[in-house]
Amino acid sequence: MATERTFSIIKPDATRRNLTGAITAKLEEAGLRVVASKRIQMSREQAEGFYGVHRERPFFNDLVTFMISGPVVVQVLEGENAVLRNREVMGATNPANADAGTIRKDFAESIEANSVHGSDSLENAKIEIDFFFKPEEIVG
Ligand code: RTP
Ligand code: MG
Repeated sequence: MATERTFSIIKPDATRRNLTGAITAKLEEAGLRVVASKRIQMSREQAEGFYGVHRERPFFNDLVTFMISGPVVVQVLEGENAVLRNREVMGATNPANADAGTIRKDFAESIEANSVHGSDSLENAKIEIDFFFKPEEIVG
């Protein structure tokens, strides 16, 4: 197994409900280490750029509006198989389908307001980390 880095966002529904610590604890319990973290307010342009792959999806505009509706916490997570491990602890996109004990099962409000984002591949993790962090902001 390889040590990987993945990218995570604690979404506005979660920061609004003061769940940053509870979610970070679940990530840490899953064996992931927070090696970079910052709380930011995304601009519309930034959110549209980040979610550019979803531009043609019917939920794109709603998603962007949601993601700029409040602060988010962007994080770089490091650990063995970090990309897959993070996807496992996040749970299914729709919390109604998420397994017990996952972040989305415990905290998400809906398929859109689903508390966390996590990179879906190592390749996208690198792109997403570079989108939000300078190398010197990441301390492993
Ligand atoms: P994420 O990218 O946030 O980690 O989530 P994901 O891979 O599980 O889901 P994805 O298909 O990439 O969708 C990105 C985000 O868009 C919102 N969404 N809304 N209204 C809808 O049907 C719908 N479907 C997806 C969610 O916030 C999802 O996380
Ligand atoms: Mg995704």
